[in-house]
Amino acid sequence: MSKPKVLITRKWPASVETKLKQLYDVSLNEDDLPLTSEELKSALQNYDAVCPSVCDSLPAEVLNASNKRCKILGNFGVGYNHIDIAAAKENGLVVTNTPGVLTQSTADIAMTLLLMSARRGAEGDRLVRAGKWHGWCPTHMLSSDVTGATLGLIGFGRIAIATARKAHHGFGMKIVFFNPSAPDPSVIEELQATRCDSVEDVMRRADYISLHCPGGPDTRHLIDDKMIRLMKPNAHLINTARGDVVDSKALIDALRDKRIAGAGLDVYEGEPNIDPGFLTLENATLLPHLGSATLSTRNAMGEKVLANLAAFFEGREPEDRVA
Ligand code: 8YV
Repeated sequence: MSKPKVLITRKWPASVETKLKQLYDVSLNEDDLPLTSEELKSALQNYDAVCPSVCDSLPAEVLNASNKRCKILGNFGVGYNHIDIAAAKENGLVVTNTPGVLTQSTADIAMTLLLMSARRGAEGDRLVRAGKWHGWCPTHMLSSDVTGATLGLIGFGRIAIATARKAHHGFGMKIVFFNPSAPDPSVIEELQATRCDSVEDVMRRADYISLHCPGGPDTRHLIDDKMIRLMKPNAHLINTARGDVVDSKALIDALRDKRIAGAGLDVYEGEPNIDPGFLTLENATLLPHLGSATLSTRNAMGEKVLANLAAFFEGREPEDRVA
């Protein structure tokens, strides 16, 4: 029997690509250039499996391509808001993701941003490199404490809980959160966490707000001007979730007017074409979507995709099926 034809849309870690070559008739993306919509449509017509990433937009218009050969989208990543799930289902496509394996690395990046924003890390680094540091003085670059402050989480899934654990056990932070459904009571007890009734409540109470909800139409601009105006003047906003959860213009205005102390961002609306308004703000810490970017995590994400593809092609239910 011939091997299934598999397309990997971007360059993956070498060890995973080696396994893919052994198992499948695989097309890799050596140049690592993102595919166009036309190339994605043609991929759906010519491959049994397509394995996209966050940068591959798969709206209904692409998924409705005629004469499709593709039966499964093995997404390399936990978030799948770049895929129109309803259209995937209508087209009989199975969709899988990679939950669990990037929890700790993404929570680490949330804490990195929180600490950098709180302690003005990126600003200090820029100052030193620019030769503008003229020596220690008692009132230079004063910032905010992290230890003992209140961390507010919007969403309380795997990554939020991992972030809360690092913050609470490592930095003695108090935890408040909003989540539509009730989490495991043992987690609440472990973290002595307070469940708030609304996002607004978290925005008012927290010194650091970290976003952990999924992206997509339901959460688009959840954090808008009105929400940002509820934040304390010394508060910081951290986003490792999805860029479009935050109204960039409203956040830029708040940072420029110093209505909040800072923001730490790993994801952006329309990334990588980020709003240039962010670039001149000293109180914005900007990372290039590094949440899951450790070698071991990216290997583990690839292994998850491999396991999901193997299950599918062997006629079993893939463990991480989302459609
Ligand atoms: C991934 C992420 O690197 O998994 C996710 O949802 O946001 C990232 O950390 C990216 O999605 C890869 O597709």
